[in-house]
Amino acid sequence: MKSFLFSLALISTISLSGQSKFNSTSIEVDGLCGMCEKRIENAAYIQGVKKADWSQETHMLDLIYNSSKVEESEIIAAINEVGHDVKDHPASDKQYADVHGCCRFRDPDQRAKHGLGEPLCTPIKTSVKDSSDDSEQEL
Ligand SMILES: [Cu+2]
Repeated sequence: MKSFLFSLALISTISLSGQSKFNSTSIEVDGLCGMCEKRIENAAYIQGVKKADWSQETHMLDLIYNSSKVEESEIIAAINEVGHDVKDHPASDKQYADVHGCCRFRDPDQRAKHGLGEPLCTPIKTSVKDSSDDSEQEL
């Protein structure tokens, strides 16, 4: 009986480890503040994601997800959808446009306020006129 229980426990352990396909990874996501943190984490919690934890200090998003249910590219797409840039995967300007005013992480002034340097991704160029910038330049 003992050996039967033991083999039963062994089998269930093996089958559990066979089923769990949890990947853990960290990806860099651009953002500024606590609001960004909530937005990024909420976006990343799609089906199959077990853990999504973004650090305001390091900008790293720690992820644990079930690779049989969701792919990393889907999580990245969900983060882009709420306007945040992921390393090598910038949000479109249209997606970024919906980001709250105080969370404009591509804005050099906002970055300076939060003690941040260069944006993670070079913003995609749009047809926005440069004339307003030129007129404001001091010579
Ligand atoms: Cu923010």
